[in-house]
Amino acid sequence: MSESRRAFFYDAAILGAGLFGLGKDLQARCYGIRDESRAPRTERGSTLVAGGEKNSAQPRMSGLPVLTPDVADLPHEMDGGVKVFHLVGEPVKRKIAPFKTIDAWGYNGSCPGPTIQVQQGDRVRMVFENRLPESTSLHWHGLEIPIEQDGVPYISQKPVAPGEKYVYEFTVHQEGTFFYHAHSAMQEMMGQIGFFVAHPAKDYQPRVDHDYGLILQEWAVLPSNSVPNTAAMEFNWLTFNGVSAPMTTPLLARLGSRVRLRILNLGMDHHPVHLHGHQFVVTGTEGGRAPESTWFPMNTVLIGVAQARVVEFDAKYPGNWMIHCHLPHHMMNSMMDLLRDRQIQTTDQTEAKAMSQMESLAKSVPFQHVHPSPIASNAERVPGFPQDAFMEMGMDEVVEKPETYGLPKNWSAGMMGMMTMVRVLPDKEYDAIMSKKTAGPSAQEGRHHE
Ligand SMILES: [Cu+2]
Repeated sequence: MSESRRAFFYDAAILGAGLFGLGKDLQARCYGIRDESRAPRTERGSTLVAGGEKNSAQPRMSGLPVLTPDVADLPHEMDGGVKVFHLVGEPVKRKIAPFKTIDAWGYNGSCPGPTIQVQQGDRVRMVFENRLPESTSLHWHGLEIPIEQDGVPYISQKPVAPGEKYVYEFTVHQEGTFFYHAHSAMQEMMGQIGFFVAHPAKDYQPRVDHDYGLILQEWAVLPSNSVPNTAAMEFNWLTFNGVSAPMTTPLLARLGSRVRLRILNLGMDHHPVHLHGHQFVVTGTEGGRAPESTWFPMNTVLIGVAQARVVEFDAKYPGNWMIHCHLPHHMMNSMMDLLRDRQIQTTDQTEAKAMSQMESLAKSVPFQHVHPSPIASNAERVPGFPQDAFMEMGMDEVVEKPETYGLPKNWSAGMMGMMTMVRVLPDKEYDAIMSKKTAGPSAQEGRHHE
């Protein structure tokens, strides 16, 4: 590599208008995550919902509430014995990476939509309002409810026209990890999905200390576009709960605790999700709890389209353990849309082309980032170079939040695409992060913290 090219990459690394912190909205969502690890049966406190509104205390539920990092819970109110939720389908601007915001569709200002949590046996009413520019409906995936509540346009109901409301009401007799989504293929690929978790009347055994939910999505964004191309078959942005690594919020686990992960996929691909350093068992599917006799150890679980897999493991080994889709192209974002007209020419065949290509990418990333790993002095003479060189973009400060506290320098350079980490932390480190979270914006807003 020539000096000029080195200098260019250095310049690219420091290019930009300076460092930006996380958006206020995202911070609120991140800080909205509660620490229930030591308080498995607490009353639920006020919950930040998308848009920063607050919700008053929610009734007691058995088991832990699920935490869906980067996605807020949907609050409800009681009408007699009925839990009433208000869900609004609408366009949503979603920052999926620090330098990439897409025009998705979602619910209540969030994509994926806010997480709904109910108790097995609950009577629930879903007041749905359509603020999309076209008709839609809401399907309750996996729930055994009357056909009139099934949410399929023309088959079980009239489509909900723009500006209209539609009320769904049913009793949840099941327990498990379900979801809601528009029953229209393109709308699904625009992001119209959210968790619907039914907590069991009788606690699952063994009890867990942490319960996390992740929704897997993929997006095809063409050059100079912010609207996902829902007709595409190739995807360039891969997200957990609406954000790509390193913007995903690490999942915290106290050393020695038991962890549950609920992983849900609604996209065009199946995702083999792999956890480092631990073995887990599949304890449930999109159909509910699986009997213990079916559990066997594994560390990669295939989450097919429209499936949920619930896994549990003992967090025995301290460290920052990756959890990610293992499809190689899902362990990165191609970012080809940021290359604009140069996206066809993805080869660093000549220095001039490479410079120009990298320049267009670097200019579209408005903050400092670093390419930390060294390359060989004769790298350019080796057929195939570069592969992963220059792909790593360290941006620790940009994605900083309490959950990233104490990670090694340049950790963010190793995080791309459909990826997050389970941080198994000894008491001291775990408690340090929790106190940072308590001191965050949510505390300033007077948020109750368990
Ligand atoms: Cu994948």
